[in-house]
Amino acid sequence: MHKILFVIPPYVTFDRFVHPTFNERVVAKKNGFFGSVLTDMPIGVLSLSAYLKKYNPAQTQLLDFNILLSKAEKFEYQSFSELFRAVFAEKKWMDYAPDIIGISTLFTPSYYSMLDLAAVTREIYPKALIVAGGGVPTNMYQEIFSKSSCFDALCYGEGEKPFRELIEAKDKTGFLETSRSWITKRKTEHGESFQHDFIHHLDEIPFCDYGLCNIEDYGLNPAITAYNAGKNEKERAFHVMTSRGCPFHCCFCASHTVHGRSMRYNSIARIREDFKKLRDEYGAKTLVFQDDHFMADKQRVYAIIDIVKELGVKVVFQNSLALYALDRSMLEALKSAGLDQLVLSIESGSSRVLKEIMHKPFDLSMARQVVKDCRDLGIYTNANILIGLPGETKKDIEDTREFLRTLDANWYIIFCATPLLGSEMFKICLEKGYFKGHYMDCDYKKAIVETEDFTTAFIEEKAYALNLELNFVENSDLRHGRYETALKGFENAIRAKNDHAFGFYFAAKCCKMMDHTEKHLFYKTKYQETIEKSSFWRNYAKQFGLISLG
Ligand code: B12
Ligand code: SF4
Repeated sequence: MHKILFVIPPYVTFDRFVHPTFNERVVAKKNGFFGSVLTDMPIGVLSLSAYLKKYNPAQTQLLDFNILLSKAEKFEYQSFSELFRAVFAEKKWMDYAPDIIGISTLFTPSYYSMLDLAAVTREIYPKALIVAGGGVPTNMYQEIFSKSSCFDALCYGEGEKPFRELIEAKDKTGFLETSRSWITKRKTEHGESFQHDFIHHLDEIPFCDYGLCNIEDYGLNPAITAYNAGKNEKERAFHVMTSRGCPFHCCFCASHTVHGRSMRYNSIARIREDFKKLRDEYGAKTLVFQDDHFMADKQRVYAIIDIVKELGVKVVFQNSLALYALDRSMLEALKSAGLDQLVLSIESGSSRVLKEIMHKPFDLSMARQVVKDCRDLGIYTNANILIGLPGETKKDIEDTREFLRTLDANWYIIFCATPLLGSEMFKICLEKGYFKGHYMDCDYKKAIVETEDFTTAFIEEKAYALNLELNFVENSDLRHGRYETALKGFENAIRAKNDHAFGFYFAAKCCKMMDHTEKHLFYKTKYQETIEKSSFWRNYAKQFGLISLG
């Protein structure tokens, strides 16, 4: 029987974990502040494990380094490689002695850790087969094989069928060299091309192997707790995916390189069965949908809403829902299923950028209507915005600013455009020589695209200034006198950044309006102390004309 160990590398680079930048969320450990690490359940691996076990007697285990980093009370390693070595030397893993190691790498910042993991596991388990899959191997196999000789093969796109065939093959090396969905060093050197091997009806994959996850550990996830879910037993959250694929061509997206552009679904009967099992056997109270295009078939969405209502579980859509499909009746249905927050990928406030550069399937009037309806219905909205795309001008960014100032979303998340390998934007940046710095360094906070129209410094500065203006100075809840909601947003910002002067200033303002005298005084003092200490905040306070607090 095969013993498979799935390994998830940290989603952040070592440098960003130990030295988070000024605009990143941090967590306090006993020996200082570190970058905050997301810990969503890795559905790809849970699906692979379930599928492999359906056809073969295999043992599987999961080692997710994001969980280790997030749980650690202190962190004293000099590199992630040192951490990997220490963890693999633990008795638990030595005793397990896997014969196949499957590294799952979805995010570019995990690239170097993936190479280190292969090197460490190759040394510790010299006979094991070491393979990797996910968006990074699918798109970066040439770089990977040029840097590492520790991988036996990399999976091209979705892995259920290729991995099953691999464990069933008697001559594994021979199989890897002939399968079109496995990438080897030899094939790469010969310029061979690769092919997806999709499962068309998702019901063929059994119920995800959630048993691989220690549920309590995943409940600490900052991505979920930001939605007020998963923090405690009462909110116990599970990640689910009911479809794969997305037919759209957003210029910054790389999802199609793994999942393709045609929609594939689980049946409604199967969705009911899985959700019921999660609720009854695993104690799920919240379901976090990870579908790329959940709104692809509206009738199906209404049927899923009915199931969720029938089961009495809360829903979270972390990935945003297609705006064009969020008409009033859809929003009402979602609200009736207990939805109280939505991520809206508005992406830009310039119609030109949305249409000509991003190829988004909606326009600004739809975005405005959705935000308005959400407000009416009491659904809190987080709007995602990207600036700094190739072809975008300073005037477009100003148009975005003007539009967003008049939009009433509750909160805005402003990202620096990041060219992902496999996306159209990546190709444009490469062809036109727009990369300033290495594309591996991109993570939405640091700008690396520089064009005839703007510098990276301009985009980073603009993104932060927009964040301060839209979320604090022009905060829509504050404008509408919804002080309690506004205060929650400001306090969230303070939790993410404990010297957030704008957070203190505007929290103090809210408290004053609500006659919370003690809290008002507390935040006012914190603001004054921060401003005295920090020239960073003093400059921004001056730029936005923050007058002294009464
Ligand atoms: C859910 C999700 C998240 C979750 C976490 C996912 C997780 N823990 O698994 C959260 C919310 C944390 C997240 C965050 C972000 N995400 Co995200 N996310 C997704 C999303 C929508 C779904 C992932 C998923 O569950 N897929 C479903 C499963 C079934 O597929 P899978 O995981 O890819 O696994 C399959 C194959 O890859 C393969 N496979 C995977 N592992 C292995 C291992 C082996 C051994 C083998 C053989 C095969 C194999 O087989 C699996 C089964 O078919 C994807 C898009 C997508 N559809 O994939 C984007 C995606 C992965 N995210 C993306 C991005 C950009 C981000 C953010 C940077 C966004 C942001 N602006 O903040 C952040 C930051 C992440 C970080 N570094 O900290 C990009 C990644 C691009 C990149 N190169 O970095 C993607 C591809 C979306 C896109 N627009 O292009 N994300
Ligand atoms: S960003 Fe979302 S809507 Fe656009 S192509 Fe990617 S998955 Fe589809």
